[in-house]
Amino acid sequence: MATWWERLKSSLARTARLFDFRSWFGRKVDQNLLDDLESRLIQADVGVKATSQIIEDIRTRFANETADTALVEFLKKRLVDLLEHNEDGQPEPAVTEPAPGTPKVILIAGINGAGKTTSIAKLSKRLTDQGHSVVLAACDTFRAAAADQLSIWADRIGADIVRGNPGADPASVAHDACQRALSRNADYLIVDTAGRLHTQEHLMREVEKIRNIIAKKIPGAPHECLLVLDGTIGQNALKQAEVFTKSLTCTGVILTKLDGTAKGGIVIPIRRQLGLPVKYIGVGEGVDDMHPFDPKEFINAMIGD
Ligand SMILES: Nc1nc2c(ncn2[C@@H]2O[C@H](COP(=O)(O)OP(=O)(O)O)[C@@H](O)[C@H]2O)c(=O)[nH]1
Ligand SMILES: [Mg+2]
Repeated sequence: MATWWERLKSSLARTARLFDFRSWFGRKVDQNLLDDLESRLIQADVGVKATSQIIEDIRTRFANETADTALVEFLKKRLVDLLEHNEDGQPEPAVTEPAPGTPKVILIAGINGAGKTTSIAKLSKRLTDQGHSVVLAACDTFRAAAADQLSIWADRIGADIVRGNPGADPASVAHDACQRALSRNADYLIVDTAGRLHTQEHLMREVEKIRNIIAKKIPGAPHECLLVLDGTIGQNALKQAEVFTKSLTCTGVILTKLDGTAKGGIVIPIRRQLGLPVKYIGVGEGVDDMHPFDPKEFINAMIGD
């Protein structure tokens, strides 16, 4: 079995190929080199704003020097800095803790196919492995197969699941799931939601409705609202996220499918433009293929050493 570090490295290999700096060493840090670096950062989806900040910092710091490991270390440090802090003046999302004796509620949102249900399975597995009890709420009642998919995962993982009939009101499923989680003294309640409805307005209204029911049943909940974004679609993930964050206060992002992308740099604009920390990253379809996001580790894998 490959270690997590090996998995991460191989997942980010396509992005890392853009930053194979060995051949640069000994070259002068001139406009040519900076242009080259700039286009690579853009290709990796680091985003225009962060890229130009980084390029200007490197221009100032390395004027008339030759490229060597110090430049690579500087670049990595700048990227990590950008990931560890929000834009100046942008508030950190507030994650609240549950009141004693009540479950921690995590609402999962995102468009169809982003990886919500799979990520819920992965997250539940982590939590049950740590000895926590988990209740799942199958609030994607729009697609008949969605609750089945979640039930299969719940069985495998040993989580409890509350589901409604196909087409049931998702808010009523959320209501029942809160009830169940409270009566069972569960440590966590994780709520799956639909990612596609007749219109975007419908979708947003439904997610808000689920959110409001949860807040009514369990004071302070949902404690976390995680937006699931597909890492392979790069900048388009930001556009999707903007739609959700307009009607929903999100506390973080689960970034999926990093195993199939050369756009790993998207973690930067997610943090800088959306103001949301990436909490977990997904690197495969298996239940153990998700890990907490660590900026240093990620950038080391993305830029190489
Ligand atoms: N390669 C890869 N596939 C993933 C990952 N996460 C989810 N998937 C796949 O993406 C597809 C959609 O996932 P699903 O959880 O059903 O998305 P949902 O519609 O948002 O609930 C499924 O085929 C998953 O196996 C990941 O991290 N890596
Ligand atoms: Mg789903």
